[in-house]
Amino acid sequence: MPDRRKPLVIVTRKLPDVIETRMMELFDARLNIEDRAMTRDELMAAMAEADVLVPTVTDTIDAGVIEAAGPRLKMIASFGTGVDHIDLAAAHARGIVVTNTPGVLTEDTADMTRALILAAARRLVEGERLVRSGEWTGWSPTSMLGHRLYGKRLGIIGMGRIGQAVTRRARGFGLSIHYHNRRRVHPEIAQELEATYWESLDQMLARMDIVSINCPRTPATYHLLSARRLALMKRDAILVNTSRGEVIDEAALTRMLQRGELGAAGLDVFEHEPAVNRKLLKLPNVVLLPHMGSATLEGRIDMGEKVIVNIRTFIDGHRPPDRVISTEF
Ligand code: 8YV
Repeated sequence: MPDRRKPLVIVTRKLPDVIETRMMELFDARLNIEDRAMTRDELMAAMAEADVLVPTVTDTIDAGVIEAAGPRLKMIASFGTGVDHIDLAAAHARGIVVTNTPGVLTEDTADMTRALILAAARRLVEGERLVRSGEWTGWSPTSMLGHRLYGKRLGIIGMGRIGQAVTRRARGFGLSIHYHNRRRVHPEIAQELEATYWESLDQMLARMDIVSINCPRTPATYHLLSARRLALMKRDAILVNTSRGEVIDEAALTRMLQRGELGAAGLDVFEHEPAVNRKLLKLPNVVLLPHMGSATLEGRIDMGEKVIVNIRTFIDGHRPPDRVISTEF
């Protein structure tokens, strides 16, 4: 990058004020104050012009969009941890450095996972809707029965930072923790987590009362919970997803919930976001949230600060701390 001018940094969505202000001070920043998601053409135009693009999960940066990158574009500093919306191979082939914002939304996402586990098991949203509807006729010994969490088994798919943060919280619920991961966690972490490792996802699924998805979306995890695997789960099991919708075959999950072949689900993410399977909307045994797992003001500011650090480090000629080489599970 030429060193005498500030780099043109194009930000695709509205970020917290404090982050935008700092970006304006540091860079030739082009902000999106209206927060209207960019069209594919607009993204391509931004790629053609910018030195650095700051996209979010709502921008699909596929090979075609990367093809539109101009000679100045050297970096995609994504605002978010997941990078499944970016074709990493195409970016790397063009010599474009990709960074993300890991670590700073771990605790918030784990909190939301815990909230969904509790909400789905104890029917929190159904109960709230009943009170608001004005149709609540009073307490009865058999009304609104959910399921006890204490003493149940939680199976975590993906024991990275977020999986581990979920584990620490879930122990407070009195859950025993099991996990499936591409490989076992480091022995020291395993000792602290007191979690049982399952090499076979199929075998783990069949034995869990609650399953939480905390792995990234990669080619290997697309429909990891396929119709076949969902059918292995206990009939009254609860499935929670705060990762990416594509990890579950949403149509198969919906069918099973409709037929009572699965107990309940807590979903913060969907396969075709923001579209949600219309049949899911009608089911009482699902808690549905609008991809808000990491939606705290503190988290968004931390993410923005990470983006800034990554850009500045790169501009200064160093390797940015959150460079993404590849994703794996
Ligand atoms: C972010 C997320 O809010 O970081 C991620 O991977 O899924 C979200 O929680 C979003 O990605 C921002 O781009």
